[in-house]
Amino acid sequence: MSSPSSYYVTTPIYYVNDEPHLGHMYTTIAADVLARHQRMSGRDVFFLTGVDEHGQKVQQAAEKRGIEPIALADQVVERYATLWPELSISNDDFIRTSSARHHQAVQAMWRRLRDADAIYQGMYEDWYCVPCESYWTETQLKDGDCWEAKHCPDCKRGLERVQEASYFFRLSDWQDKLLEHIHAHPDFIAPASRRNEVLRFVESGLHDLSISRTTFSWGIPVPDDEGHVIYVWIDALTNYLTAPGFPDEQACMEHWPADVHLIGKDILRFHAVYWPCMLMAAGLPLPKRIFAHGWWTVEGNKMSKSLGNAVRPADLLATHDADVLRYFLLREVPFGQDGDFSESALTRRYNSELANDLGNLLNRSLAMLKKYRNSVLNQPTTEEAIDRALIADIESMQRDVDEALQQQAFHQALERINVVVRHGNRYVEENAPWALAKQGENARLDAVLYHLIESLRLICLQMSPFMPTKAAAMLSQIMGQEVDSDQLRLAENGGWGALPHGHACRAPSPVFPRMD
Ligand code: ME8
Repeated sequence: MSSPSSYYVTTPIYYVNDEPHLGHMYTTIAADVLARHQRMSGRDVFFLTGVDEHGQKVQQAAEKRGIEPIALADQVVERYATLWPELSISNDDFIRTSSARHHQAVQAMWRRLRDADAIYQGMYEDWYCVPCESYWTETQLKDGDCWEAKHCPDCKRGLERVQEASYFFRLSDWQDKLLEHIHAHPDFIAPASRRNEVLRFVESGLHDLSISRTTFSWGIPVPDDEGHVIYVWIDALTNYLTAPGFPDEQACMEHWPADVHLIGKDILRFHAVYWPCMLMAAGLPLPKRIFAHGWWTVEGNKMSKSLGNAVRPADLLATHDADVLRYFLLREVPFGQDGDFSESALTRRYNSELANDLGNLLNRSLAMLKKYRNSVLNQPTTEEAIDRALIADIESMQRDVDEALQQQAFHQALERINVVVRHGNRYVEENAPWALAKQGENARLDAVLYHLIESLRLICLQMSPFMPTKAAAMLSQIMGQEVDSDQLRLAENGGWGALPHGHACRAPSPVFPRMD
């Protein structure tokens, strides 16, 4: 089992039949913030993202373009490979399901399930949704009011009737065990609404799952029966084990079980039902948590290829700073709820929280330090209640941010930081350093300037997982030298009072200019 100091976070592996868009950015940015926060807290982080390359959809998309599936996959992988660094994504590994290591892991997983008698051969006849790659039983279609129209309960597109020889996974064996696990681990599935959704689904009865196909070839063959290709979801879900080293179990368990799988609500059933049952059948530990976030629309519209520019990362990054996008996506909508991306909402939030509040606090503090003390800090020789209140707020903010991020409550973490920023601006007004300077109250002026700059340093530290580049730009002004966000550690940098007497800051240079 993984050690308490390790932290393993994953994103879904994204299909290669679509271009990366805002939705993929969202989950990956969220995972990156968790990874950065935990690294800063001293944990040994393993952050995994990647691509899902197999399946009928990819095969069909490649055929349409007249190329091999692997050529299509290579093209889309290239897009992700350039996009993630532009968004400061700090993944430790990038998994491709077409890789040899994954091929080996999936076949080992299959053998393990087969040896545990969790797999049997039968005839498969059902309704299949090609775009969603999911199978639907008659009962499910009737429950979902889709029986008449024969359309997919999820995407509403037409279903195909399929009949073929297939291997099955004994999913039904695990219904009670899964319910027990969910009840015994209240934090296993989040948010609570999704947990209830899964409970209702499992309680309604689990049917054995068809896990092989003979109708297409772009996938991993079933061991010892090469006419069958392993069902894409078994293939895809196993990626979370491949990357840490499965089937080398000792290596794998250095990171596994995952601390959190971040996913969108669209793929909840696969992660919170099929995956845990597969793992139980294989005798492997379950992930500690699965968080299914909400769905973004753009300017009120569903995101689709036809929407073009609005959601294309390259266009978004041409007009917006990457860190500002990161901040906005995690601040605007409580993680778990649906949200709408609009230019006006982004501008409003940027101007009020980043330009007016945080940017202004940094600028005015450094400007006063320059004006009154030539940018050099003096250690305070006095401390008043108003100073102690600011320090206490900073220290409780550090704890609150950590707690919020343990729950993936990104918006709460950011709001808590913003509370301190507003406190800082109030502190400036209430202490009026300009009046202290005028009256020659030097000891008090030194104390006020010190409390401001030291608060800002600790605010920027907490902001750095969200906005690594902007935080580094702010911290460089405060520290008087270039700061690299990746090197920040709370154990060394997180305590109050680390700035020494005589420390020289830089002159202010705006990090968040107002947006029109
Ligand atoms: O489902 N809003 O891949 P995928 C928010 N390969 N998030 C969104 C979004 C939106 N409008 N659109 C996409 C697959 N996402 C499988 C996963 S995992 C073992 C296999 C994000 O390319 C969200 O994280 O369709 C969603 O779950 C994921 O992209 C789906 O990506």
